[in-house]
Amino acid sequence: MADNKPTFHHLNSSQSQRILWLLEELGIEYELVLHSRNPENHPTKPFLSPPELVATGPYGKAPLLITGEKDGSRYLPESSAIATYLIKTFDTEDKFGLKHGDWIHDEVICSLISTGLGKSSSFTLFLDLGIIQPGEGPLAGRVLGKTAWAVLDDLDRELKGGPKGGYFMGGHPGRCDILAEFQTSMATQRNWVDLKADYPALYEWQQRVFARPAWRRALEKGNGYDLTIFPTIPERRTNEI
Ligand SMILES: N[C@@H](CCC(=O)N[C@@H](CS)C(=O)NCC(=O)O)C(=O)O
Repeated sequence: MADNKPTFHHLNSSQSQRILWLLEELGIEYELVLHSRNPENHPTKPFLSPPELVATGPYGKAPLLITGEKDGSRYLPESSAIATYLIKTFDTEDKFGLKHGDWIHDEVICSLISTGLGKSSSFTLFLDLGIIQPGEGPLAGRVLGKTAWAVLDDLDRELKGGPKGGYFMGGHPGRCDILAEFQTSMATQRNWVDLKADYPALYEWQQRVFARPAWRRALEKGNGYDLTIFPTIPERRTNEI
């Protein structure tokens, strides 16, 4: 481990919080570099990466992992790639099930998260921030209301019918559980959906995640996780269907 200790670049109130959680779940040693978003009144790049994070390399976003020397001190962007690397490299007991568990199930859930959930949360965020407005026509409403969140029905059903134990992968979180945290937190923190009323299995799952010691440690080690800091323009998302 000594020669393979990764360095993790974290940005406050961002999706890198889930990777910090993963690092804590793995219980490995790592260097942590905390970055803070530009202030809201920044003249050109409000809320975006500060210069120190931009200066790390071509992506300049978080999460960002620099692998240990043994793995070539590689510059690794992208949440999914980082999660896969960390689990494949450091989960020697296969707690995440990526080697001998039902990795196909993990892959299905990861795909739902990166496609359906990613799309729903991106559209809703853009509406919420006033970047886009609902359009006209019979299909315009597909980015609004419950229609937009059909993927949450899929995730809720997968939790009810999937492996027993409380997580998508069973009794221990898998890679997909780690990745599912961000957009579901965004949806609840920004009050986009009522998880408890409409997606009860997903709500229970979220409570379970937040009660994990590793999640709590990740929150303590980070520099804030408030996804409501980005200003809302709620009147832009009125025509719910
Ligand atoms: N596709 C990347 C997205 C990374 C990303 O956009 N991170 C945001 C935080 S949620 C960021 O660093 N934003 C600052 C910026 O874009 O300058 C991933 O999955 O990790």
